[in-house]
Amino acid sequence: MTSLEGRTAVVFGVANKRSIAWSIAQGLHEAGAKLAVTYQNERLEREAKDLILGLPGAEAFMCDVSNDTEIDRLFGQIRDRYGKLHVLVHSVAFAPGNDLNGDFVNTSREGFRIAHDVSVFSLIALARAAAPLMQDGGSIITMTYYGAEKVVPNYNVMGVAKAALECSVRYLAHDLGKRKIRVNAISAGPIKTLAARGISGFADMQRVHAERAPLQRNVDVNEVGATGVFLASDASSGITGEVIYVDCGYNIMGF
Ligand code: NAD
Ligand code: 0WE
Repeated sequence: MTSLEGRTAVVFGVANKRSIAWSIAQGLHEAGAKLAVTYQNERLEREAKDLILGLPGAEAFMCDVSNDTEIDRLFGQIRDRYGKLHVLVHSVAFAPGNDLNGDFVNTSREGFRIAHDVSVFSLIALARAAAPLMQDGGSIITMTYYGAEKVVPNYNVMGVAKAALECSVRYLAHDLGKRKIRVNAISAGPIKTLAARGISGFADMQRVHAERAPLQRNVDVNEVGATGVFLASDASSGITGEVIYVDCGYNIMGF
């Protein structure tokens, strides 16, 4: 594995040990990166801090990405503590529960706004704040899902938000390319995380996914972590603006 020795990374979206962000954070740590890991709020603080501080050298910071003041404060802390930044991982999404159920046609104005603010605008805001610290160039990585492209019942407004996220990856890649900053998304198959808990029919989705995917199984969260390390490292130096599928091949099937 290409080394990330001497690189600094900030990871957004650790809620617990099942979080995709946590798997990526562990991979970056094992590859030698210096880590700043953020969690959303006080409610998640204890669980997140216990995990984060268990990684030697990693530091924990609170940051709600829907709040500009908190984003400014976080990047001030990163600048003071590390100076330069090389990698940013955005593994954050939220839509109100009502809008992830029933008919998409009933999406609320507020649900649409929140889903896009937390799950899409936050990537733009974090990229803008991180870019001045990425003086040696850098890699920005976000998480997406197939529901951005094809209809997945109940994914609803999150599908529309992921489509906007994938398109934002391309526009950000264009802007930031001249500063040697790459921007990519990982499209993961369904994984049982906190964000998947309570989604009705999730177990059925995983079963069908394993039946239809060429590899005939579900994806393991550590396979997503390893792809995050690849996209963070110089092994992916020619890749930007892309969506990389880590879904056991599910997306290639027509029938
Ligand atoms: P998760 O619940 O562990 O992670 C979601 C994170 O978003 C949590 O840490 C939560 O605290 C954070 N978050 C929500 N609102 C926030 C805010 N305002 N400020 C800061 N943080 C906020 O679940 P996960 O499955 O690891 O999700 C991570 C990413 O992966 C999401 O973008 C999700 O859409 C994407 N994804 C998940 C799956 C899956 O099946 N689990 C598949 C493809 C993509
Ligand atoms: O991106 C996601 C889920 C993101 C998510 C999850 C929640 C649950 C709790 C965003 N907001 C919320 N809001 C809550 O109140 N995934 C890719 C996982 C997922 O979620 C689905 C899926 C899949 C897959 C929802 C419906 C259908 C399929």
